[in-house]
Amino acid sequence: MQTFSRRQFLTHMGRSGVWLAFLAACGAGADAALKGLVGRGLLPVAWADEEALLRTKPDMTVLANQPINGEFAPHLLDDHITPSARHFVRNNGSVPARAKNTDPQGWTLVVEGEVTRPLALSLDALQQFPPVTQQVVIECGGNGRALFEPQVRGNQWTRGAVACSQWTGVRLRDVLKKAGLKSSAVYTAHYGEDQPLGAAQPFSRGIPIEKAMDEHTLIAYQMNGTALPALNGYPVRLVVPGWIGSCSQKWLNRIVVRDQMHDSQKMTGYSYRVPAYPVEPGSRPPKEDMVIATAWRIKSLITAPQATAQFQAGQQIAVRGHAWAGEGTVKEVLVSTDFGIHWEKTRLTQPANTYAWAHWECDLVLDRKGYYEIWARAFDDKGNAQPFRQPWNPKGYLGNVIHRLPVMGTT
Ligand SMILES: Nc1nc2c(c(=O)[nH]1)N[C@H]1C(S)=C(S)[C@@H](COP(=O)(O)O)O[C@H]1N2
Ligand SMILES: [Mo]
Repeated sequence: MQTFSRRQFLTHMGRSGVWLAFLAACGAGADAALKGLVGRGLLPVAWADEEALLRTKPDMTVLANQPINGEFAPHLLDDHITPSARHFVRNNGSVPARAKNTDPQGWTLVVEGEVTRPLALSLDALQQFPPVTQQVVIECGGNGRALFEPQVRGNQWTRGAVACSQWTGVRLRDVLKKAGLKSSAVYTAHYGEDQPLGAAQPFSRGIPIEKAMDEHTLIAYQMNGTALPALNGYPVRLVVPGWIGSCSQKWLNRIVVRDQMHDSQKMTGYSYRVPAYPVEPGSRPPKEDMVIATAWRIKSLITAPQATAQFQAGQQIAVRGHAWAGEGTVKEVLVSTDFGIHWEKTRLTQPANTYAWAHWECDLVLDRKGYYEIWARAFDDKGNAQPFRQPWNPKGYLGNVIHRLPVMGTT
């Protein structure tokens, strides 16, 4: 097949219907340039069945369709265990056919690399390992990106790329032990069945072997008691608690144990990495000064009331939300309605288990009419608190500034 640059291709094919026939003729030879067209929304038909998946998340604020990315307004995340229909979606590529069709046939998980007994496990074989069920917060490393100034590129997540589901699966460490780690094993590399867009490498990230061997790191095959939703990784995904969501590979089908830090596209450069020191807003430090983003920082979310709700002066307002702290624990959540001059304690309920989120609540009253903001600020067990402002970084990762929720007082 003759190869075209993307531009030539566009000139040739224009926006006529001929291109679909052309695409079919290209078959497996369709290369990065064609995938690029899909990524830029120029090939709607190829994505039609993926768009149908959006109906499984009816309340989602869709930030991008191709690939699908979407979050939920904070008041929709009020449940202690996030309903599956409200778990955010962060996709770098297309949803695998297997996931769209809920088809486990032929799926295997390959474990290879620095192991003495490489494995290829069927779903049945995987489910022979002891099952573990735990609630775990998964939060995209870019959640809060929209709050950075100056604005950074990427999905403009506000606060809703976070969820706490109940995951059932097996311990990654049990599988790695079965494969037999060599002494040279230092890092994992994860691969999934999703196809990348354009010229990108397949989405692949990894974690240090110590985190992989942590008893809480799971290979999950159920979310909230049923098979994983197509958009959240069916049939199997990793759940790496406390760390940014990108570690939790979806549609997982291969783990390569490495003798060095994983060095894929998504592990290097500016991807999922932050400056090693505070940088001037808008500046781009050299790549060598970037370090891998790992654990999340102390953070909280106000899930009630809903933003811009109206309350009569003197009326009691039930205020509540969640708080979580990466690898730490939540110690306290304070709230303010006067822009941070006075702070009130909230009642804190500890999480169901390590790595689930904690819950907090209190009653507040607005004493006169006007514009108010409810501010929530969480503190962890290591003396960290949510900041009011934080150092900028080129990709807007790990944003954890306090949640400020506007409400109106009426007479
Ligand atoms: N195979 C694969 N795994 C993936 C991704 C992806 O694009 N492909 N996105 C990652 C990112 S960046 C995040 S934040 C989480 C999001 O999980 P969710 O879509 O189930 O909420 O999945 C991670 N796992
Ligand atoms: Mo992410």
